[in-house]
This record gives sequence, C-alpha cells and structure tokens, in this order.
Amino acid sequence: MFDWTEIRVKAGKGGDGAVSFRHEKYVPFGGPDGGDGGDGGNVIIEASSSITSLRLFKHKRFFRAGDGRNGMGKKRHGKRGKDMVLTVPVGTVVLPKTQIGGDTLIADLAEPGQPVVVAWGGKGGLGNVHFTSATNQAPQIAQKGEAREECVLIFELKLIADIGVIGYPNVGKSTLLATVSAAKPKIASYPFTTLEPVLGVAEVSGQSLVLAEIPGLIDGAHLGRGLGHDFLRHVTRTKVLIHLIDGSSASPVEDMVRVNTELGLFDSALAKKPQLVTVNKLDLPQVKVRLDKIKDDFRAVGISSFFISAVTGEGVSELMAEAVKILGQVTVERGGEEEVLKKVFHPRPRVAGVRVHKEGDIFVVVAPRLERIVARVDMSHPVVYSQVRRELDRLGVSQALRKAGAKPGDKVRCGSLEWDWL
Ligand SMILES: Nc1nc2c(ncn2[C@@H]2O[C@H](COP(=O)(O)OP(=O)(O)OP(=O)(O)O)[C@@H](O)[C@H]2O)c(=O)[nH]1
Ligand SMILES: [Mg+2]
Repeated sequence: MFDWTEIRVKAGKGGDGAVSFRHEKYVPFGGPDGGDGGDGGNVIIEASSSITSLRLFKHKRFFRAGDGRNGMGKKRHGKRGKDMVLTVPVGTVVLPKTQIGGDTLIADLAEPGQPVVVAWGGKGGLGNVHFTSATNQAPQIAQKGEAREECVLIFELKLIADIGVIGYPNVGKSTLLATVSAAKPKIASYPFTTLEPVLGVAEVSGQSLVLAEIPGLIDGAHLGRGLGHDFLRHVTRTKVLIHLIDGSSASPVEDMVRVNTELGLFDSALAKKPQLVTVNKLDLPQVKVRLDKIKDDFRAVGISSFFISAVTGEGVSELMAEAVKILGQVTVERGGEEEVLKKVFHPRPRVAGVRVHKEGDIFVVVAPRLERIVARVDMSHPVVYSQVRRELDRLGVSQALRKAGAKPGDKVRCGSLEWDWL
C-alpha cells in the first residue's frame, strides 16, 4: 500500500499591477487607469472518502497553482490564478518536510471536506489607479505581484476505522470482513493473502461501522519482519480491535499473547485498546470438540472469548453487537481527546514590517511591500522619485532610514534597486 509520500507544491505568483493612462481622443490629460494584478492561486488539500490510497501521488510529485495575470489599462484587473486542489484519502496527515518525526502538523484530515490551504498564492499588485492623490494625479508607480509560497510536504495516511481486525495471517480476517461488509478482499488458505489494509463498512442495528483488516501481524513485525510495521500505524487510529484467532491452532491462548506482545512492542498504547478476543473457524469439527477447553484456557487468563465461524456466519452478529456496544463506550470516554487531534490550519505568513541595516556604506532596506513597488520603476526620473518617496514616507521607510542614521547623499538599496537618499 502506498501510504507515505513526499510532494512539492508551489502556489501561484500574484500578477503585477499596471501603470497606464487613459488615451482618449480630445482628452489631453487622461487619468491613470492601470488595473490590479490577479491573486495567485492557492494550493489546497482536501480529504475525500471516495479515494483510499495515496497512489495518485506515486508518480507525480510536483503540483503548482496558476499565476495571477497582470493588470491592464482601462482598469482591467488581471485574472486570478487557478487554485490547485489535491484530493487525498480521509485520514491523511500533512507534515512539513522539515518536521518529520516532529509533532507540528499542517493538517490532520480526519473527515471528508475540510479544505486546508498549504501554500498561499501571492497577492496581486495594485495598479497605478491606487497611487493617485490630491497632489499626484499621474502616478508612475504600481505594485508588483507578491511572490508565491513553495514548500515540500509529507503525506502520511492513517486509515480511520472504528474497528481494527487483527490476528496472525490466515486466521480468517478477510473472510470476516467479507461476511459483515460489502468488501471483497482476496481470501486464500495461505498466509499473507492480504498485503494492504482493507476497509469495509458494516451495518449493525442501523449504525455504520468501518472495519479495517490489518495484515501482516507476525512475530517480529515491529522490527520490520514480514510485511513490516507500516500497517501497524493504521491500528493507532482504530477504537476497538477484533482480535481473531484460529481455533484450529495448536494453542489459541498462546497465539493471542504473542500477537499482543507484538502490538505492545510497536506501540504500548495499542496493546491497551479494547479487544474482542474471537476464536474463528468454529464450523471445523476439530474446533468444535475443543470448544470448552479453549473457553476455559481463555478464562484462566481472565478473558471471555467469542466464538464465530466467519464462513457460516455463526456467532458473527453477537460479536458485531458487542463491538457496537464497546464502541459507544469508547467514543463517549475519548470524546475530548479526539477534539485535540483535529485539524491545525496553516496560518498565512504575516507581511514583515520595515528593517534597515548597513552593508558597508549602503543602507539596505528590507520591506517586502516596498520591494514590490521599487522593483519596476525608474528612480532616476524626478517625478517617479518624488512619488516613490511619498510611498517611502507612508510605509515608514523614511523614518526607519533616518533612525538608522541615513543622511542626504547616502546610498540606499531595496531589492534590486539602488538610489541616493535625498
Ligand atoms: N472452515 C473455516 N475456514 C475459514 C474460516 N474463516 C476463514 N477460513 C479459511 O481460512 C483461510 C484464510 O482466510 P483469510 O480470510 O484469507 O485469512 P486472513 O486472516 O485474511 O489471512 P491473511 O490475509 O493471509 O493474513 C481461507 O482458506 C479461508 O477459507 C472459518 O470460519 N471456517
Ligand atoms: Mg486477509
């Protein structure tokens, strides 16, 4: 099963605002009419219950949203960039790449829907219309579109099932799933028939229960033996376990103990989940004759076991009824805990203010909002300079420069532009 992947996402760049003036016949001094740039598209992740694996991301690992279009004359605004929506299975956890093993998640998509923005598109730049003032009727400046956000993400799928069906290979987990739900897992008389977790939905007294067959639980699975421990993490999200045991095995009680030891070695919390210990293959004559003996053996270790035949369905409805009962108790008890697990949204990064530092003789201004303006204007033109200067005052850059000790004639740099401070 493909349940872990790394992808790179890039949001759209904001379109640039336009510098433009009305050109009309018989109107000698048309006003500014440069439209705004469109915002860049966002990269959004959304969970859907119609897909169950991350396989879609196996080959394609890079996704980008559309760029915003530039603004144009006649106050025409640029079109917004198209969002890129990535659909993932319910149960996907999204982490930033730098955080593997950490606990800062970007999103925990535990329910269908819940769109989460993982990379914000850049804002579109303002057209020159916005820079008009009482004293400046012909603004030569506009704003560049904001840069896009880009990041590398880890998707990890943890299936969300109410009930996990565990047990050694070949005990009849798939058969039980096929009996209680519409799932059609492969069933065969050899171990490791099921190589990926299988989900099924069972209807029990008007309630829908999601069951997951967890394959590959053998001695040493927590060390990576057999199918490895990848699938065991799916157990972490189930609420109740049906622990299936082959009634024809040499020692059903020993099987149970060993599987539980294995679970505990992977994660001690797993071994504490409520379990319905269920002996399967009751229809086999060799199991029937040992029924009382097996019952007593379990009782001796303090466990009251269920007996079923996944093939004939005998005892299955009693087992499922008990599962519903326990599930109800667990959900009530753990109500608070579940809330904490819910989504964490990726906050939009705040635009930084103004910072000035010196590199040799040059005063370097770091002001993202200003950089967007100065990057596309010719500062040597006196009209342009006076207009930019007004923006410098407005954004607090002039004040920051004075504070840093800048005097007329000093060189100032911001982004790709350098000019003399006047
Ligand atoms: N007689 C009898 N045979 C059963 C019963 N349940 C399962 N089997 C048989 O046991 C074998 C294994 O069944 P599966 O359902 O594939 O077992 P599994 O636990 O899913 O096995 P893996 O996926 O390989 O781990 C098959 O041959 C089934 O027909 C049962 O209640 N009675
Ligand atoms: Mg199976």
